[in-house]
Amino acid sequence: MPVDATLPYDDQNIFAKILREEIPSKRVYEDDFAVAFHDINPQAPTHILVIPRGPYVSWDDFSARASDAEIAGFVRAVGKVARDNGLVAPGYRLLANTGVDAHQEVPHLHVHLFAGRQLGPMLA
Ligand code: D5M
Repeated sequence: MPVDATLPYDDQNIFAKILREEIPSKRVYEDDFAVAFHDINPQAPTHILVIPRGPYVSWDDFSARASDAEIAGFVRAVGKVARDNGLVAPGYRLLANTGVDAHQEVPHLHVHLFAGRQLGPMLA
């Protein structure tokens, strides 16, 4: 069920629970700003989700409200996850679904990192 990216943050969303380690995930990276874990329903051989530690509903919320330190830390974490997994030379794709039309399902910002196969041209 897609979510409205303008709603207030709900700290009972599934990624908030993953952050608090109330439910399990396959973590591949964490630092002060971000946590990364494998998507439960992978769409590519490598499908990792990177989320900020802070309570941000969406890319819109994050880009509007997060501090410069949080934004820098999060962006660096996404790049590091890709580098640490050897994905730069073969290549990877980033995606952040935002709101209903983009079919965002979890109301905590997450960047999808897809890699491990020829992903083909970008589809709208
Ligand atoms: O993508 C939401 C993504 O979140 C979707 O690819 C499945 C994934 N997901 C949902 N629950 C879990 C758990 N528990 N672990 C790992 N991955 C999960 P969206 O961009 O919101 O449509």
